[in-house]
Amino acid sequence: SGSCAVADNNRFDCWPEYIGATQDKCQARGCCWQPATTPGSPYCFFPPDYNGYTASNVKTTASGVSADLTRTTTTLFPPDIKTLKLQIDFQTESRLRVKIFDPANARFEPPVEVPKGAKAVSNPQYKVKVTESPFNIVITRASTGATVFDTTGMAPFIFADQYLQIGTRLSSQYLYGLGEHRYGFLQDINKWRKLVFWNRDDIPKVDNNGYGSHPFYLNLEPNMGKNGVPQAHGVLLLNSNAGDVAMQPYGQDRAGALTFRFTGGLIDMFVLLGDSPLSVGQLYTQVVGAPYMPPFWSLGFHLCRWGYNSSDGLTSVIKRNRDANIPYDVQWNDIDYMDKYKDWTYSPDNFGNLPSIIADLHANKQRYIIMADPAISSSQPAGSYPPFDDGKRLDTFVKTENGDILVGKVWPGETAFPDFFHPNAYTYWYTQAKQFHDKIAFDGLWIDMNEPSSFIDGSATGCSQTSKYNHPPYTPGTIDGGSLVQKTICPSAQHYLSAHYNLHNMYGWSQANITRAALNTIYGNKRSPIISRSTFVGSGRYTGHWLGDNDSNYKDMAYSIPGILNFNLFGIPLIGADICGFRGTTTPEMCTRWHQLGVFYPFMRNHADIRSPDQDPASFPSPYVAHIRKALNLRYQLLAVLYTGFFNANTKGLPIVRPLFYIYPGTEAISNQFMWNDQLLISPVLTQGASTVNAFIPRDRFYDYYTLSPVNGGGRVVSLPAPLDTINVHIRGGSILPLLPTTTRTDDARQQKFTITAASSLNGTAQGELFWDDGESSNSIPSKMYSLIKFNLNKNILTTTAAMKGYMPTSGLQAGVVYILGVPQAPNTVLVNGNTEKFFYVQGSQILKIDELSLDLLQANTITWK
Ligand code: MIG
Repeated sequence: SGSCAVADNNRFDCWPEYIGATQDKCQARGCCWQPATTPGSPYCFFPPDYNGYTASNVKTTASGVSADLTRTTTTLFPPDIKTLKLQIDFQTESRLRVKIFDPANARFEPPVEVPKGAKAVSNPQYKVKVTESPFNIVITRASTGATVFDTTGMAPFIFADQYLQIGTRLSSQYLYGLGEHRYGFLQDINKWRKLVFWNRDDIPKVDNNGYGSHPFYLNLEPNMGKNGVPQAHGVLLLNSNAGDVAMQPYGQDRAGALTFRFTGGLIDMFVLLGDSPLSVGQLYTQVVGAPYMPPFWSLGFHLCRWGYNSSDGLTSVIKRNRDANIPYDVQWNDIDYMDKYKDWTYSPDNFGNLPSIIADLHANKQRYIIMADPAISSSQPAGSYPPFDDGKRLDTFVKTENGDILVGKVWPGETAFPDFFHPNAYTYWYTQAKQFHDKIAFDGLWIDMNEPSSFIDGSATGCSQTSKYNHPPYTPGTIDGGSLVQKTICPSAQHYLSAHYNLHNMYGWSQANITRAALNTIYGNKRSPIISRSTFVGSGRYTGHWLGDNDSNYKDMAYSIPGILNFNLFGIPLIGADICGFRGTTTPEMCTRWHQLGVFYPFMRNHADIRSPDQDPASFPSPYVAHIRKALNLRYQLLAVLYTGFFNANTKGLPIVRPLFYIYPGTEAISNQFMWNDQLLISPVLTQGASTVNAFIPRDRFYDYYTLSPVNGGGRVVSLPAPLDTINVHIRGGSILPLLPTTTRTDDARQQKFTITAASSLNGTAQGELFWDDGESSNSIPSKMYSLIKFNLNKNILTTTAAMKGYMPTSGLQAGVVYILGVPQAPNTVLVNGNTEKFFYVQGSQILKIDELSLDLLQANTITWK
């Protein structure tokens, strides 16, 4: 029919199922069937007049818009909910919440704590229009008219019991986020990609559903905002059901369109309008919660592998890395420390003296982290294994729909799965962790397999064929061919709060939440890291994450960069990838390059599979050990810069690892380089046999990190020398860095004098700061028991000021050396707090150095030169 004449790019898929489209079945849905010539464009698509909801009773006030929605027809996957309520809350000037729900029957909502709005918003940055027939929502930016969220002409809005669909056009092709999926940081909407949200334990592969779900995206707008970067908005779809998002080019401008589909819950969207992409990330953390502040020691180097196999194996690795003077703070143990893989036990045969190994680590200023999988062995004799007996007594295991404890299979054999949503979950998990901690004094926990992963599909007795949850009318195209049952527990399984069907994507979130609460009690006022494999919206307030089972190859090393950028966008800045690769065999060269890149993973851990040969730094021949040590020295010099970054993440929601386009337009597609804060530009080698690296240097003033000489970026790609012992790092003009001397332990780094490196911008100015506290107290930020030093450079005056003096270590807080970079002429005199000081000036490289200082940073200081 005439209404089926729709250009390929403007078609919205009416056969979203994994497979099975035919002309007959498509037309029976009331949809159009037309071959497409554009690869990816659907043959079966919605006619443009596909009947939908009508809005009535539209009411607009200063605090929002409400309306009633009704429809008469049914859609692809009935029963449709024919009467709905739309509630749009203007929460702040830059944030609104759009909720569409069934007013008659409460439906599942993810138990994530989100902020409520104000009563009225006086000067909203957005305009909202709700049209009645057909019903559409149009949100634009008031100042520019740019599209923020617009359902008009998109995939029809559908709200059936187990199928929700909502679409929007994009403002531009510059789209980011939508995790956890392996890809470049920039999405490619021209590829008609579909990303599935269903947490899954599998090796990360491009576009596969990954370990976590983050239905949040960032989209750049066409108009420039402040600071010479585009305005941007972000949208969170707060829904934990299985779902997917389809991307496609759309319209003349091919700016793109998104279609979200979820198999339950409701539509609950947070729409965020930023001045810049960076501010969208900040607005996002205001919704989902600020990232956890990790202890200082956890920013050191972590060493792990699966398969030390015994105390001797572990002890010899610890010894050889200490002997090789490797900067090295944290030793880990994987499941092989356990007694037959049972949580909260250790092997009496293989790791009998583990307590004394830990005591020795602690005596050497090192920490220890162990794995605690969620699944609990359920096949031990009654009365012999408290982790199971206690859970049974407290009723904290996930049940089948018949009310029996659901039994799956993980490392220890048959297992039960704690229900971390149960009101007794904290008491249960805390008790296990505490009793074990009394024997094995771990300093943090590693929570793995929490997608949750099970080695049998569903349960030991399968999954009910009749439950509406196990085989819903629509399942997104998971890697299991659309199954929601494979390698996890039955969607029909029962948690205290709801069916696993609704909570699956939050299982890792819930384990992190309860583990955080348990560790907070165990350690009292001390902070402790958690690293979780599965994450969801808001996990960053409890835990960090690693990118899972990568391979020892250069391609996977390169994929870690977009992964790390994404998790910074998701508010989980404590993120890293397994350095040198998890599976397979690395090479000394690759492992060297990977440690150099890993210096800039906020969470820096070398970890390997049980089948992989050793890849700890000291396992390599001597030139490589030296190269890796050199990389780790760089990491330890940067500890305070990173720690200050975490302070800003925790208090302002700022990311630490950032893409170049947050500052430099034109770099939207770069994901082989990245920045730390707005201070460092990192250009790693990501290929074998390289002695140079092609790096884009923005049109701005930079300084080589090692020589400190100025580099005037030309806004193009240049080839930089990259000998095997060096990663290219540039200090951005305009930054002031508090650097530490090299040490092998973070505890020692804390005792040293800082080197202040002030790098002039093209205007001769620079700013920086240093956050400093005791490194571990939970209350140091809320109780203001920290110091915050501000640095400012203006032409020939450098000042330091203590903006906060809540932490005054007895050993003082001092700077011993000051570098000013980009001083065009040799000064005659340098005054430090009014006194002449000796100085060094390097003519060609414009470096002014003043050393042998004891500047008390808790007082104001002024350095001038002329
Ligand atoms: O089924 O604990 O991603 O880091 O070494 C494998 C053993 C379970 C998967 C983790 C990996 C860890 C491994 N685990």
